[in-house]
Amino acid sequence: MSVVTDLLARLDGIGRDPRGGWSRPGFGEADLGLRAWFAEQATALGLDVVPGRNGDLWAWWGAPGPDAVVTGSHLDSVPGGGRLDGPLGVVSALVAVGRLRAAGFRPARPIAVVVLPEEEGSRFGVACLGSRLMTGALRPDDARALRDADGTALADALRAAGVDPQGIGRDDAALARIGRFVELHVEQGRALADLDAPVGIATGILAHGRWQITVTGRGDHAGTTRMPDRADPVVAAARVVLAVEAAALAADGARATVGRIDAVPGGTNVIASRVEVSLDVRAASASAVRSVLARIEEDGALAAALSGCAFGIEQRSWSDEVVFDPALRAALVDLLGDVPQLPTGAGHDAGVLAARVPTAMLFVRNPTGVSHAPGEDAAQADLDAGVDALEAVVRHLAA
Ligand code: HGY
Ligand code: MN
Ligand code: MN
Repeated sequence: MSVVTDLLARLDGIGRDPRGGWSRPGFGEADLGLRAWFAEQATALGLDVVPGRNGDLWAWWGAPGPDAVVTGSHLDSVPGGGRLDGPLGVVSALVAVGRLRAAGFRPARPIAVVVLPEEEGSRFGVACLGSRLMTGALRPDDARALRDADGTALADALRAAGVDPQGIGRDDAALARIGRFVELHVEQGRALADLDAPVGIATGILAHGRWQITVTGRGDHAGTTRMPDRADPVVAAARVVLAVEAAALAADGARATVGRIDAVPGGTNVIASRVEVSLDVRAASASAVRSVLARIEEDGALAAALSGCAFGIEQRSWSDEVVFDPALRAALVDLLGDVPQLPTGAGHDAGVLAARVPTAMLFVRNPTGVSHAPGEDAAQADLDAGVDALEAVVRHLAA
């Protein structure tokens, strides 16, 4: 068993979801357990673990300083997600740095492994929460106003992680220390499998927005309310979901997803008063996402009106399309040789940090191509190829 495989196996018992896969919401019990494990492992490697202002965790080789070579990823997951999305980047970074230290490598600049919090945004609704706060893409007051589905405020979740909620916000000092950031991630797709390549280099990320749609009807009794007299938001929401699908299908290469539908109050014999519908839209450009959204807003409002309901929509997060740093990407291509270069539709902290620091991503082949579900996978030989590539990249950039 390789070191990466062994370390990942040790995490398998943390945050398993009885419905399948793993559920490790940001700053929840499982995520806190993984963060503690990370700090323990990094300390055992002789790294200095230093918490950041936004729930980020930094493990330093050498004094935190400018022009650092930083690698890492996230530990939180989507509900029922796979075991690799996030943790693979963190574990691979620890193994790569551990190998360099064991080999007596003496870096010419600081090296750090970083864990960035609530990347999935599964708990508080904003993707890449930590890196957005760090770069100023999310205002602290807006973050502090966030609550999870149980009503727990982000501030309380941060305190549970030992983070002062009054201290969150843009962290120019942290960003100034990053010379280059390279994130390794399991590929969330089949491009490398189809190309029969174990490792690839990212070229960019689709533009990506998230919204919350609210369809408001009239709560009433399931038995005494005649069909013509209803304003049933669940029926309206069903039409809205179909309108979301149609808008994406009509736009070349766009993707639109409704992942959550919550009927409120939610009773078998109750006509709901409203329905909360999550919306995730991605496309090659910001303008393409915006035009899909415009169509959803128009058709969704019509769909709601057909049932005498109202349609409301609020943006939750936004990311323009990302092009990773061309010079850094070229350096990785020179170093790693003829590895495929590919775009991704999946968002990453590297995509957020790319706005402020030179950033690159490495992908590891996922034979199933499945992600955000238990089927996410990678062969041991490819996990090892990923660490080999990351070790070579960190050695090269820190030399
Ligand atoms: O949602 C995404 O694209 C990423 O996996 N957080
Ligand atoms: Mn991820
Ligand atoms: Mn993910």
